[in-house]
Amino acid sequence: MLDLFSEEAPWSEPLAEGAVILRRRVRDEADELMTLVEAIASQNPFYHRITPGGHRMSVAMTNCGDFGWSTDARGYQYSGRDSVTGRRWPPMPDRFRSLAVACAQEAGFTGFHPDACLINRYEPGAKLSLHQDKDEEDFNQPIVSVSLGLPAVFQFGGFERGEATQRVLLEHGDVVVWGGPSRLRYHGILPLKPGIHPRTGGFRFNLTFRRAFR
Ligand code: MD3
Ligand code: FE
Repeated sequence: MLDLFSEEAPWSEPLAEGAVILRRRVRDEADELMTLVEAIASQNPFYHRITPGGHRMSVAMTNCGDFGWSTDARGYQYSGRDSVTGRRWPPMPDRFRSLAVACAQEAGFTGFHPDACLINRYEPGAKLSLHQDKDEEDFNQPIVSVSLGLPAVFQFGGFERGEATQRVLLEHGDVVVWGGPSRLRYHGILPLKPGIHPRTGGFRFNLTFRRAFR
């Protein structure tokens, strides 16, 4: 029997065509994922980048993998080296890669091979304004997002900035897969509310696994 009230994690919730939340999908491995995030940050620290418009981002970022996403005076781009340090990004841990591939598969996307993992760190008040992710070459490849630590209100809309938006709470251990027609939806994160999480303290972390280049 389909038991809608089962407490067993994970469970999936469709969000829109091509988009699905795998609730608490990584709950049991979240501590280990955070340890890997800490190891990456010890090699390549979180950094508040300055947008081409001259604004300091409230979200601090780092990356792992062959390519990393960043922004600076020149624009928004994926590159093989961190423009702040001039060094290559730390490698993507096998644990990260296999998890992202498995989650994509569970959402119906086969053949996902991430070459980039952007790691966002939110402190109280940090937000990400409505935007589209379109710096990747192939929009047929999904994006897999993993949320760790403090909860945040995620906002997603349509294909133009002015369209109505929906809100959904993303909590520790939640995974969202964005593909198909949802891949180009506008989305953002509302200002983080202060709190203390047993594993991440006063922060929220979000990992996004991407295929930057064909
Ligand atoms: C919908 N990150 O890094 S994750 C980003 O929580 C980003 O840090 C947010 O938006 C965060 O670009 C949201 C959920 C997400 C990620 C990528 C998407 C939703 C998406 C790409 C297309 C559509
Ligand atoms: Fe995004």
